[in-house]
Amino acid sequence: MNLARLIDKPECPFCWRVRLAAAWQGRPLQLLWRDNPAVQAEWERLSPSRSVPLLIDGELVLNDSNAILEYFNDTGPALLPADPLLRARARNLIAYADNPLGTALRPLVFEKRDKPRDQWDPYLLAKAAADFEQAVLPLEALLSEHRHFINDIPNLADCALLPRFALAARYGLAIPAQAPQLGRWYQRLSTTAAFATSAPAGWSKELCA
Ligand SMILES: N[C@@H](CCC(=O)N[C@@H](CS)C(=O)NCC(=O)O)C(=O)O
Repeated sequence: MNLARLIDKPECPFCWRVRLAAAWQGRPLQLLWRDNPAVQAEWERLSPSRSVPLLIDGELVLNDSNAILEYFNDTGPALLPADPLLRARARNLIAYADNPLGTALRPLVFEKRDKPRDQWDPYLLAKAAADFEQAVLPLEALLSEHRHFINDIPNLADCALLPRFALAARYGLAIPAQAPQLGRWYQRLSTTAAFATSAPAGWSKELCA
């Protein structure tokens, strides 16, 4: 059987959640770097939205990270609980990872990634930090009863949230002290083999801490 292929961009949080889900499932994936000229023609042909991740599994082509996560859940070890209410909560958290969390982080990442340090806008950075904190704090209460979001096993909510926090740390935003359970969740999950396997190459624990 041919290996499923993922057209991928290492730092993209949408790609990372897919790599993380695959790692937690033990699902083999062939990763293809989107910027590789040998990959680009196929990506352009199969991705009308010109976005990553893009999964190709036999005749199936999926253009959206959440569709890929659901497909993985349906065809491998479960990454969503059986209870419909808990499944709905997990999906709600996946959306939360994008908005407000991703929305808060995006300007910070672009500012620091694309400009030299002496051109960083302090007001933009301060607003990103405040927006991040506002988005993070409501998550703290959700971890009071469980080791993971939703339940006690790694699930799709963890897959979507963990890369956001790793990117935040990478770009200088730590989990606030008022969210100690969240800090412990991050510490636990960012030291798993699945995290190490799925993190962009060259990311060390120190960079992500
Ligand atoms: N809703 C899409 C969003 C994917 C997305 O925004 N990907 C970004 C990278 S993080 C992208 O492909 N941007 C265009 C590019 O990098 O050329 C999903 O969940 O897969």
